Amino acid sequence: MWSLWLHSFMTIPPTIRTAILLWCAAAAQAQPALPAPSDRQLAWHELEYSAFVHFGLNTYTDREWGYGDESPALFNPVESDADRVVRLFRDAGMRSVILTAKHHDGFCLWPSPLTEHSVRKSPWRGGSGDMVREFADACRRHGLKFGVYLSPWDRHHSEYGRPEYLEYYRAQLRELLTNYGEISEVWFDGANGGDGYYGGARKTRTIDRRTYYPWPSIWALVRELQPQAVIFSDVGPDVRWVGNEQGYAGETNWSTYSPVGPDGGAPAPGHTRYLEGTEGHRDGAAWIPAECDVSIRPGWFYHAAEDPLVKIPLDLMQLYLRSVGRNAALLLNVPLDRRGLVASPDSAALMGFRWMLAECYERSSEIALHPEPGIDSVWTSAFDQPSGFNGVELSEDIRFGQRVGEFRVEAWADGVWTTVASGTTIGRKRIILVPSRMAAQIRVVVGRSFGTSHLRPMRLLRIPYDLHDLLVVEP
Ligand code: FUL
Repeated sequence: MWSLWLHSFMTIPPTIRTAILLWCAAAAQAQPALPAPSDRQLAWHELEYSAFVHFGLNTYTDREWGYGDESPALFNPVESDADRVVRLFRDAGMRSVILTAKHHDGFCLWPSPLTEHSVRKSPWRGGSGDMVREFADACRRHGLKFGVYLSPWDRHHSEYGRPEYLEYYRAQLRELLTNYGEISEVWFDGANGGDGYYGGARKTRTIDRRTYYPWPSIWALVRELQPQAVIFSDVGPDVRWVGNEQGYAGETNWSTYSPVGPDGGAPAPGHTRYLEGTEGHRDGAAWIPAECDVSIRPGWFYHAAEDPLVKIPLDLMQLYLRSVGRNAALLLNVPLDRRGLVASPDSAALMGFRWMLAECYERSSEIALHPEPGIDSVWTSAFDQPSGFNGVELSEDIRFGQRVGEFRVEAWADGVWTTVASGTTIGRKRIILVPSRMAAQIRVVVGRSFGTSHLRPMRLLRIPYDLHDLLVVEP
């Protein structure tokens, strides 16, 4: 076949042959390689929905940000049972867990030999407990990935703000990334600097967020010790903050991103135009997809007074549609209460949402899409018989990068094509609710794309609830 082709090509006059070759070379150059996910990012994309667990001394002092002088003696989760918590998350459909190994107050949920400010000085398990280990092991047992949050800001440590603290921070990161098996994500928070205990100094200490932490070398340590782990922060490098704590990505949401500082200069965690994280950048230089962290309650830590304010399954469905349904991941915080367990309003909401989502997908069907011969911007599918639906789920094959910047979905019924949905980006997953209708064929018309679009099979959703109101009001 190849030799036949070559033979015919050689029969073409040399000048035309050269012109064809030059044209091919120009065409190849005109489509520069787009940023695409690494293997570790592809694995992270598959997780979609994960649990964030805030737990520590704040749980016992009823605060959100401990000052750093709280006594470890307060920490006593007498009914603590990581296995039970992780089984709940698994049953709720979550695929990984990220635990606050250390929050801003500096209290460590593992017995770090480098500080007294940890579970080692608490009455829990007689001072011999290790919450990080219990969660890491339970996740492994139940098939969930496990990640850690190690707050860069430490309101307890006497050297915070000086080079000595950075040694401590690195050494703690090394402990977490060495002693607990595989870590799937390391979460670097942006809040940093302010007043605190600081070993008794009781002062305000501010740091220069651009220069204090040697981020490239901290990230290199993660790569060295846990090469498969993704690194989260305001600026990536693997996963970016979506720019709000309400749990939504933009309707337009690019996984490509070029973070910049508030002044347009170099960015750093806690020092970015973070609002741009909500949509990403169409021409972004790197693949840094968005993660939506949001709490199931008003606060990140457990407060009994917030029991009546726990989100209900419909709220969680709305969060899901605005995060996973908009090409982002949902990291839902479910704090532990003073027993060390998930409180009942939270577990009821998680399972209620799980049930709703299952109902939506149970009645859905996957349909193959084929590019129309000669027109790679129109993807068509035909069914055996007319089919009813009230939602569509589209998906790009993101191994080729994120390409689609404008699309519409059309349905064929009664002899005409009608547009039923339209939008900008698709990415890994895009869910759009539409008024109920029947169609004998569906097609997706891509209006704007970086090179050829690569669509995966789509899903027709048959949602047994009226969810439209959920999407009317933007937060
Ligand atoms: C923020 C922190 O200040 C909050 O306490 C919480 O941990 C949230 C996830 O990140 O920046």
